Amino acid sequence: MIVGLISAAFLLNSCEGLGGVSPIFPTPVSPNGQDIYTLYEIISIPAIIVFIGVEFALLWVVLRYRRAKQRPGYVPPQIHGHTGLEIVWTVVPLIIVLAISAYSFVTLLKDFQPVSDKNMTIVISGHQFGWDYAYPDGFTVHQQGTLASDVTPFVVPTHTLVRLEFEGTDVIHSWWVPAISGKTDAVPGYPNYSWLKIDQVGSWRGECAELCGVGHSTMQIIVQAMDQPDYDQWVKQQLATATASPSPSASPSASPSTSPSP
Ligand SMILES: [Cu+2]
Repeated sequence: MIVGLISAAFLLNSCEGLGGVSPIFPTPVSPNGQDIYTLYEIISIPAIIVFIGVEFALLWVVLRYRRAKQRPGYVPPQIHGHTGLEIVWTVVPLIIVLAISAYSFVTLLKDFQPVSDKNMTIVISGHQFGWDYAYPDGFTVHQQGTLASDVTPFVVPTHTLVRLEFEGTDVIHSWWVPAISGKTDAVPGYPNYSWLKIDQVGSWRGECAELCGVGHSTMQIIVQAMDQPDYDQWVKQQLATATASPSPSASPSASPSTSPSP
């Protein structure tokens, strides 16, 4: 059964063209995504080995010492209250859990901080329901929530350390692109930080990872990395669109203010 589950996981993962939310991690494309992937492996692989070891030991004891194999009235050796054993099976798991938490803490501190040696900062704002990406050049990409596959991409240049600042305008959302970074909460009134640095051209899929209301499932994310010349061209286009229409927001709430009242 385990083999079936694992092969199903691999199969599902390979179907995901953009490396989206999958049972196992997609190939990381940003160093912090790589750190989280490594953390996941370092914790999971020993945990799987321990799990399989315990299951086999259990099976062995059940088969080897089953009642039918013993003489009538047999009572196994009693170890209840054995001080040495009690200490060992308390201290060893404690050390393992402390090591896991220390290592996780160090990794997460490194990946969720406002990096200072950044090349640019983009403010990502979550709302019910969609994402806004405010660029340093003075324009904002509005991505309304949708269930369709043609999601407005969040475009970044390659080979660039981008500081990401997260905010929420109504409730808590969580920006999550598994190939790039861990889940980062977009909280009203409290900025959170992460970063990305992608060295290859491509697109990667993500989702809002915090149940934020009825439109939660529409809060898809696509991060698209472009080489610098293509990115500069894209920025020019965005700036041209922003100046062509003074109110680039297509939200219906913006229209009543521009139309004269009867
Ligand atoms: Cu959300």
